[in-house]
Amino acid sequence: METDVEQVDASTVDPALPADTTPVGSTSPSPIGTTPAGTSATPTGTTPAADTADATGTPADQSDTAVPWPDPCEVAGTIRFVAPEGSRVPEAMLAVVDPAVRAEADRLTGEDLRAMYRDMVLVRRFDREGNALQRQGQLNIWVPLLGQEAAQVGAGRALRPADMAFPSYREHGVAWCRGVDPTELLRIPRGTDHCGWDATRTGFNGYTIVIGNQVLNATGYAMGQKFDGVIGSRADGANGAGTDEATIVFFGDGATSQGDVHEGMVFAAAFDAPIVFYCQNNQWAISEPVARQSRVPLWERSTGYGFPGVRVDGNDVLACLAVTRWALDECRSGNGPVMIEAFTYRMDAHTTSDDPTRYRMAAEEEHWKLLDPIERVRAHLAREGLADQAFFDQVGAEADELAARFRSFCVQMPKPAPERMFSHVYSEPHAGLQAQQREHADYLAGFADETSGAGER
Ligand SMILES: Cc1ncc(C[n+]2csc(CCOP(=O)(O)OP(=O)(O)O)c2C)c(N)n1
Ligand SMILES: [Mg+2]
Repeated sequence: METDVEQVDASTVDPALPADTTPVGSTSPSPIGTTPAGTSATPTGTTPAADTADATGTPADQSDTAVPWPDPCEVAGTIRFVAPEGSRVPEAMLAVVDPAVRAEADRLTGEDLRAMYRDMVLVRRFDREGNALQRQGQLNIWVPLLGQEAAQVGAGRALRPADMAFPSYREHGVAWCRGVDPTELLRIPRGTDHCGWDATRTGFNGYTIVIGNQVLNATGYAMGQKFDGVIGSRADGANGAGTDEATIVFFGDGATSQGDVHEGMVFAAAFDAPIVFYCQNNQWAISEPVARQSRVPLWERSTGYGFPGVRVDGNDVLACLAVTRWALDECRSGNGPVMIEAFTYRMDAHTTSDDPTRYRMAAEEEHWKLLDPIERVRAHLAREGLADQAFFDQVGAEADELAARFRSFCVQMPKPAPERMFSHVYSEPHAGLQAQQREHADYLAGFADETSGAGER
């Protein structure tokens, strides 16, 4: 982890920014011991002016060899345990990371790492199938997660069964970790359901397309956990099987510009709600780069609400798991909320309806391929002697089987009866809805000739 931030001339600091944004009233420390006062790119005098930096806090380097886009390995204050080539980050560089976060990482066994590798490979495989199925006309749309497997599997695996997760629409990896079968994710893009899985049983709420809206729902849920007294018993240690609960909400970098997110954070802070705000900064909000969304690194937004924020290398699954476990435990023990910025990259289009070649350079995508989150774990497992070729082959074969099952489920999915879309709107009969249902039935009856074959003459 880098702690050195280039000092800039005070004359380049934007005078509109406050002189000191050290968190006030934070109930727990940042897991990076040296943040937020001075060593990170906060508006404390170390932040470059808006025109010389992006939202990563990384000063723009004007040299010819400089990479013009953010790289988690070059961004100060980012927690990372495994480097892109698969080696463990040297101890000396971890000295400033909170011992509780380090303990979470140290506790992970070879079996844990192999399990996360398997998760990531399988999730990527069905994600790629989803893309292909849309291209073949079997789905209306697919929202790819390519590149965000570590950010999602790390966070997903940090959750306990009683916790509640509120996704946006790209969290297929979290869904997998919550026990949602991948085929259930097909129902929305196939147009047969509004959700597809049991949110209560899985602890994984329905997808939310309205940007940022799930943050309000999640905050309300977390406030409920607090009112119900299911936090703060301290009966369980980290990673234990206790009864304390927490909520996590997933949203993107673009969503941080949305009012709902801010309202959720204000209420969560006011009520000390046990909620982890998990922002996957994948660098783009469709065609809008993150640098246009914020003058400060996104994790620092937490400062304004008075709770801790931390940035993790979102392509390092080990770090994502350790940081999220720490954050959830903070919430469970009454020290919430916490914000996490998982610094990652959307390697594919926004959705299958999008064409990223219109707004970003191929070289940028090539750069991030070198930071591939799955390749990182594979290299780590191999160089540490924690997995052999037989293991990688077996996971590959499992991925093939899952892909085949995913595809055949999709193309054979039965069409629900038309009444179904009216069936769970209200718990009691509703005259207006019944009228709409009758109207819809009459409309469909108008095609009776065609469906009986008469229309084929
Ligand atoms: C309230 C609202 N405004 C606009 C949109 C259109 N929209 C869909 S996705 C998106 C970008 C979201 O970007 P980000 O929050 O970074 O999430 P990502 O898609 O990158 O995961 C927008 C503007 C929407 N769905 N909801
Ligand atoms: Mg985004």
